[in-house]
Amino acid sequence: MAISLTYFDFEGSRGLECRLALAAAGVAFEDVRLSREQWTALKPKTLYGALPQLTDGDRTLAQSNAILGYIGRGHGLFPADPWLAAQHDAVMLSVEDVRAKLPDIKLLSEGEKKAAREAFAAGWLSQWATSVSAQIQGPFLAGEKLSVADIKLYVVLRSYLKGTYDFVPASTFDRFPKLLALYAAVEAHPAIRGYFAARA
Ligand SMILES: N[C@@H](CCC(=O)N[C@@H](CS)C(=O)NCC(=O)O)C(=O)O
Repeated sequence: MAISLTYFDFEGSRGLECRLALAAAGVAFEDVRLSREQWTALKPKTLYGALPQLTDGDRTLAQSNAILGYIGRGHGLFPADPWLAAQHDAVMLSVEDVRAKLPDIKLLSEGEKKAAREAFAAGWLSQWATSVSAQIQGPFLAGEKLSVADIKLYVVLRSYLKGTYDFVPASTFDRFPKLLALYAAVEAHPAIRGYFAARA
């Protein structure tokens, strides 16, 4: 198979968003899922020491947003208009900010963990949700057409709505109906449903 996507063997984060983008693009791909041991061996040979990586023929691309842009631009899942495209890039970069800003609570006491995550949910994360909501035309970011930025938003929201992060309740997003509607629209998209049905 000409295209392969390499990531860890779990259904989330940057790997999931690239797999879903390939599914939405209708691109058949080899879904390479590494064990920890395989990753340790491969890491020094990767472009940036991290995954996902996409291989298309003899070329390899890293960085989730670059991979999403490549898939999106090639398959009608990214705006053609340069301004709109830049706005979609900005939204995808903001999802990376969400990942970077989540307080790392490993070394904190129980009380400190709760306080740090609750302050994040009520503060930075809610401000981010307000800002992104204001840009959603509905149901998707740019209106009726799914884009790779919608898929990236879906994947990050999915982790919060599933309660992945301690002390950040799913109800944080109750005040953001446009974000929740975008989430539901991506989940209901036939290609996305097809991907999860095939994995079940
Ligand atoms: N900026 C990169 C970040 C990639 C990244 O941090 N990937 C994580 C998994 S989501 C990873 O490879 N972690 C394992 C490691 O760094 O050894 C991107 O957007 O693809």
